[in-house]
Amino acid sequence: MEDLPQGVRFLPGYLDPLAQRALVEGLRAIVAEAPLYTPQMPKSGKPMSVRMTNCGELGWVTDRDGGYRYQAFHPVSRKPWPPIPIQLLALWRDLAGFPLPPEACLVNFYDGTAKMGLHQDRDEKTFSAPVLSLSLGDDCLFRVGGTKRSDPTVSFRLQSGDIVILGGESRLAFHGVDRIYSGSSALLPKGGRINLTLRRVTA
Ligand code: MD3
Ligand code: FE
Repeated sequence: MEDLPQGVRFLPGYLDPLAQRALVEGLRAIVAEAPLYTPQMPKSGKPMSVRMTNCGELGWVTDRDGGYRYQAFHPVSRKPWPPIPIQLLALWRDLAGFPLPPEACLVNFYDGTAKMGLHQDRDEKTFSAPVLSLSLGDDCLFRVGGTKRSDPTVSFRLQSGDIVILGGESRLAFHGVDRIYSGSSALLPKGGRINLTLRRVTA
């Protein structure tokens, strides 16, 4: 952890198992209201391996024709996203060091074969707020580098209950998920990994 990029805060085991279970219960209600869908890469329309949904005023979506963007409604049902659970708002208030609440909470679901390629999060209109990420379920191998794709990267394992806060220099760092360790957690009865990212979208 000594060699994490500037601005990355890693809080391993921040949420105890009881708090993790409460969040999973909240997520069941969110997914019932706003089902996971399979996002498409811009232009190619190639499906991503991660399934997604959102809660909050705005949600991050992507499809062939519209590309990466934030919008206020589910791309399939066209209904507004459900609200962000109060526990997540409290985490942001306690940890983000930013005076305004998050507008978006992206919910990523990884099965045992899903990955996320190295990318930057730059679809927001402001980068002054950090991104707060929370992992639930199976462990993953996470990779983070610098602000250039060619910068060296460091890899570490993220476990259920871990929080990562990407602020300052690291807000525009390249990052990705290289693999999921199936069966490493019993939190989700059918296995898999959930990552929640809380974000500010507007300035
Ligand atoms: C580093 N999700 O949704 S979260 C994403 O585990 C995303 O699902 C990954 O990358 C996941 O965009 C990683 C940790 C994370 C989130 C945002 C970052 C790391 C970041 C922004 C800048 C640098
Ligand atoms: Fe990202």
